[in-house]
Amino acid sequence: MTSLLDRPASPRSADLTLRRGATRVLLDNWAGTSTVPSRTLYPHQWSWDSAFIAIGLRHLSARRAQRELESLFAAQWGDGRVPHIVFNSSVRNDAYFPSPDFWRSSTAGAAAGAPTMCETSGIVQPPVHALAAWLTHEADTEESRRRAFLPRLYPRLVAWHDYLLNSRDLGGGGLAAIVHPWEPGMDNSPCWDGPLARVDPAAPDTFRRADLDHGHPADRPTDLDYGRYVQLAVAYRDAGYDDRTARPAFALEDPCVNALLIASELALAEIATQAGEDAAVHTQRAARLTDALVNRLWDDEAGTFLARDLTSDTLVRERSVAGLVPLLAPGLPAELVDRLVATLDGPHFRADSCDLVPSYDLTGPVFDPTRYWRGPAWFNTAWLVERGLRTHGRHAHADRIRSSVLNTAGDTQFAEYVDPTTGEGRGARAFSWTAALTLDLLTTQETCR
Ligand code: 9WN
Repeated sequence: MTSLLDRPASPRSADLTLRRGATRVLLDNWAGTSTVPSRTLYPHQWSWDSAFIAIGLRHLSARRAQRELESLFAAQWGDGRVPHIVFNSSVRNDAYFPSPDFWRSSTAGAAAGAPTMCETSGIVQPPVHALAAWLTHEADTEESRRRAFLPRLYPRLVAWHDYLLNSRDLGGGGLAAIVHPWEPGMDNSPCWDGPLARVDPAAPDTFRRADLDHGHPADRPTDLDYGRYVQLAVAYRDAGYDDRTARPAFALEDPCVNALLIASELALAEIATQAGEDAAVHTQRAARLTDALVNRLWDDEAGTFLARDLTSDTLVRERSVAGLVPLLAPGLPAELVDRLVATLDGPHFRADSCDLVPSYDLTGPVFDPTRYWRGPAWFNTAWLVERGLRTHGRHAHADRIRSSVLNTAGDTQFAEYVDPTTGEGRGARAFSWTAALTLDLLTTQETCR
């Protein structure tokens, strides 16, 4: 078996240093069966983090990348949902909030099929997993076949997508909806401000934030945001996490979540072929999702995709990086690809000092270069936009983002995110997906992505 470590690495010594640094982060953050996003801020397993981490880990050990995904899917619920956090029972209860005793998955989620062997959250995160599984398979097909990685994972991935396409089609238009701001993975994006304003926050003395033990208050979501996150999660939990009866106060269709579902359905078609299953069902689903995405979320005036608020059935008029991620969909009409690339390159997203894409419109009314998803540039979204640009043959543009990731990651000690106006690192350091996706861009030749 040829490990990807044996592949010839780039001869540049700066690349070797970067590769070593990224590898060190992933080894240090490995917790036995999965990788923590950050040793300090996030000491459990997170869903979309694990997918991004597997995409990098496959270059170190395809087997470990497989285990990363397998451990996550071992906590899948009977109704198909993949929880956004799988808790490590050996970590102190107060190390992260909300903790297992808040979500109470094994009891409150029993009717929805929550596992009894471990505790999880009850909400989900974006479906990057089938894409990650396919890339993991491709990294070492021999090891993948030996362990029957794809045939074992395929039914779980199908159940996951079925959950999103059926139980979460709350708008009835063929797209998956989110019911909590943590679900799209962009917690305090200004896109959620309007819909969240309708939610009465939980009283501040009913919970204690653990994130402020490690993160700076100016970088993190506010206490008011947290009050609303808690309120929404409590209401969902108290409804037994039942999507048929929960009637969420917050329900939106997010372009990034649905673009990832399209990319993952296409990956599932590849996986189905390898696993001896029907691939056509997945390509058809990807085509239907692409049509629905364009029909329901494209906004011609904004030149980008916007989130749809299902309570008011209107588009949220805020531009965020989520609206650019649909570049990942190969079936996007050429005219929309041109418009998205122009938006990416224009005043809303083109920062002078850093080609990583800001999470929110640079000219937006509440742009903040340091506060979490309200402006800072993140490495996972840069990776997604880079991949989307290559999907449509925009290699020169993609190269710019790739170089920016490679130049910024090591300089910021693999920061969680960066200030897009200065390129300075913010948030946690030694952040796993930053290291993993750096490793991926460093290792993979452009032509084979
Ligand atoms: C809540 C782990 C996660 C990421 C999210 C990011 C942040 C959690 C938090 O950290 O969210 O899930 O406590 O802020 O927003 O994208 O998956 O890295």
